[in-house]
Amino acid sequence: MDAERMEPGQGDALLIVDVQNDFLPGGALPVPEGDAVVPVLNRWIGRFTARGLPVYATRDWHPPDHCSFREQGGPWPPHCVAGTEGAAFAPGLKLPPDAVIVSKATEPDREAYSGFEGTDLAERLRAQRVRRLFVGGLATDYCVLSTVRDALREGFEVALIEDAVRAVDVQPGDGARALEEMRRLGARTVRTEATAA
Ligand code: VGL
Ligand code: ZN
Repeated sequence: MDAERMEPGQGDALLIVDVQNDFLPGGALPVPEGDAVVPVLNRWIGRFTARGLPVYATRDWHPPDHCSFREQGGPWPPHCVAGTEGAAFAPGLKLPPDAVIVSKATEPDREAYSGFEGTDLAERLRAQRVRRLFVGGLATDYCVLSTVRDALREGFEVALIEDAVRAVDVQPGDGARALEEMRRLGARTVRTEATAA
């Protein structure tokens, strides 16, 4: 196999998906071990900012009557209502001041798991000459999966940071199947341990 450049460099961006209070233990829609991604992502934030490379962060940013909420007939408890504490980024996440924040699923009647859906994320990445995305966050089987699918469809390369994601696992194995699908679609996977600080 070819030696691949898995070190962040020119043309790379870090894309952090939905690391918000409501997805952490104690939140409205807790992802098991969701808090474990925070220190791992902080290391990657450090690596990217040290190299002057861009950091993007998506956030689920729902109106109070969003269609994905049970009261509206959706599958989820109310979560990530725009402007609430639950929708805030995890307090331990060291986002740089110039991180690009992308809000999604902001319309009452439209679900958007992907950070590309109904946002200008692809345009902003292209404007910054980004070609490859290092991706981590929550949750593997929903917003990470959808975001990675769209990233690949939009022509970006993807390096999924395996130890920087966690799954909801509504059905046991959902997270593992999501990882398989992302690999099958062309995403590479990297682990933080294997890379220098
Ligand atoms: C998500 C369920 C509902 C996610 C968002 O960020 O993965 N999951 N809304
Ligand atoms: Zn949501």
